[in-house]
Amino acid sequence: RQLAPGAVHVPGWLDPPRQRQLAAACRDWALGPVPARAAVLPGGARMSVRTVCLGWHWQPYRYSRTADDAGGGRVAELPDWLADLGRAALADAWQDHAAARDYRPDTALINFYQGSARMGMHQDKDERSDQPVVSFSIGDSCLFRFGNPDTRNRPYTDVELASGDVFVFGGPSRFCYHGVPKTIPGTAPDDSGHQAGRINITLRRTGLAD
Ligand code: MD5
Ligand code: FE
Repeated sequence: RQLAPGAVHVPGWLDPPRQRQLAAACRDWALGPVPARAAVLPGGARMSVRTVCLGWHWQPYRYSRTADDAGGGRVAELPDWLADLGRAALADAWQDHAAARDYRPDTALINFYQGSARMGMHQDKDERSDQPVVSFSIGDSCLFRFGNPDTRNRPYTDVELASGDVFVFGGPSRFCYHGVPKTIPGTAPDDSGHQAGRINITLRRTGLAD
């Protein structure tokens, strides 16, 4: 389950009822005050995933409270129950209750992958905190590429992430390159509650103050 120090994969951590609850909540959030959208990178390329944010709004490559790139609305709050779920996942993945107790995510980024959507190799370095990222996968499986802190190229490890899996990235793995080269259509379990591609939820601490 541990791919590198701080990088832990827990297959099937979310039971099917929990997957269905999260999938339905994500589809609701996608219609919220700042609807899910495919972000446009500074160079002009549009991302192939659609993203909706809770707590803080992420735009490449910064966080804001209001979506000044998408209509100017204020994003919905991050619900306590979702932060609590992240804390519980961290406690189980790391078996470190002190780290979990101190985990205070303040934002969730929810990515919707449909069709040929993918995510290129990148680092998550817009946060001003080194608290871990907790990732939940729902729906179709994907190929996840976990790299290294120095280059977007090899060495990397490919792992399949399936519906219900948790992945935690912290410690020395927090700033490793990673990406999603493809999702695998038709692999969503019937009882996952999401048959329209893949959903990924990441919990993070931005380290920003209001
Ligand atoms: C996804 N999302 O499956 C992935 C899972 C993103 C993103 O990459 O930025 O929205 S999150 C994987 C992740 C987060 C932080 C650090 C590392 C991986 N890592 O060090 O490998 O949609
Ligand atoms: Fe990322």
